[in-house]
Amino acid sequence: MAAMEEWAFPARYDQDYLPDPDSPYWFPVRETMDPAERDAAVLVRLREVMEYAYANSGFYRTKWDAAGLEPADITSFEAFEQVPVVTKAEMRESQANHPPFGDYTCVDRSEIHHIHGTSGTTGAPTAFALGRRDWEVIADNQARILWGMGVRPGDTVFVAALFSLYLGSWGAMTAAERLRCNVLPFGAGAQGMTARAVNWLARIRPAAFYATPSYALRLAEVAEKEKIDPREFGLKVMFFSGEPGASVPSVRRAIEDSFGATVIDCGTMAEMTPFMSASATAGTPDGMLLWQDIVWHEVCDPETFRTVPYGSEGTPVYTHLERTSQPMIRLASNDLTRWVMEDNPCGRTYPKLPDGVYGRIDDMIHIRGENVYPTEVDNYLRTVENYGGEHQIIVRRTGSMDEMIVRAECTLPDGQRSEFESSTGSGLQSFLGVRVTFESVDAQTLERAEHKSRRVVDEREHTRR
Ligand code: 8LE
Repeated sequence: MAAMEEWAFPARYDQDYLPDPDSPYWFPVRETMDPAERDAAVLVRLREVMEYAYANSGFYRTKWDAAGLEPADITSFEAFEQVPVVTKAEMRESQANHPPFGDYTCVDRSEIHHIHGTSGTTGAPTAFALGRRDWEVIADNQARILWGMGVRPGDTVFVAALFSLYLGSWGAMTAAERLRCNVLPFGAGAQGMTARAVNWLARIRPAAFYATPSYALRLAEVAEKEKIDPREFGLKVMFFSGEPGASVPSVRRAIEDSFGATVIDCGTMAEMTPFMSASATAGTPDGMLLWQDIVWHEVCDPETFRTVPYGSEGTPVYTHLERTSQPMIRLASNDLTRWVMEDNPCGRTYPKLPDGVYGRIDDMIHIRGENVYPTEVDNYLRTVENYGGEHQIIVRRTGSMDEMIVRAECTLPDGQRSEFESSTGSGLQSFLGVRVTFESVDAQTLERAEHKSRRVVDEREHTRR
């Protein structure tokens, strides 16, 4: 077997490297090698990363000492699965006790290149400190993944996501720069910006586009109002992260139909940047492949944090293989997915999430013993004629019963909606398998997301939020 390309820790990539223009792969060996051989190399790497973290971070030293393990013990994946997971709460606590970046940060402040953070409006934000060298490695890794999506040097990449604390937009931008693309860092979120984005897209005609799926749909609505067909933008590839959508069948179809472009799902978590390590490719456009030589992805039982067999559902747990500033070692995502190992049409030998990441454990709605994912409501409503494109899910407690109310926009005038209401209500109910109270409201009356959609309003007292 040929050697894995530029496989070293700490990673340092040749910044002048570009693949053979005819190759679908950036690193043919790493991407198409026998997965068992790749896993063997990853296991050695996991030990190296743990040795590095043990030597440089009080957080990991304390955590692993308490668990009675040390990096040298990691001689098998079974042993690695005993490493306790890191939770977001622990990271917040570490940052409170060791401000501002926490004691899982392994580099000196002078080596930090960018500071990003969570943008949540409740609770203390977490700061992400990204080292200078990590930033370069991130750019290289994500350029490699963009190459896999079919983006090429010279292509224009339009970034239509928030440029502030949110890492998604910056990660897409640096990747495109490393790939020698031209980048239009348009951003999102300011007043009137969506209409301007429509005009810029029509004028520049970029090859690639990055945003959240919700925002792409919003953009399509605004384009329609501006009397511009989004197909005229001439987009080739649209890649999305930040929330479920690009792998929700009817949402995906709506984006493909509006823009006439290939839709690619990607993304893990900001902490895990290079977050595109879970990503579809041009040759395997559905679901997400797990690029196991960039980040080690496990799909685990949410109670035991042991991996579940291929074919099963679980929660992703992520480990950095190349980061040195804030390496995450078994970060628990709290998301839900299913993984499989099969032959991928693109020839990459990575495992796959065929349905993407379809929800967060915390966002799952429990109604009388049944679990409902908010994305299922989205998936259903987008197939309904005269649906106005936005909805809300209200979960309420009436007496001792939980009740779910779905309020959806309808394009028909008030007074002509009784058939829409009864058929959509009963259709939704049988699709979800739980009782639903269905209401309609006028089109364009519910708020559109400029970033990630928040459609669930949980009014029950005992809920976590
Ligand atoms: C389903 C990955 C990034 C930078 O786009 C992002 O949104 O990071 P952030 O803000 O740390 O949020 C991470 C969470 O967003 C994940 O835990 C997951 O719940 C959701 N998410 C991100 N990408 C996807 C996703 N959910 N599909 C995705 N492609």
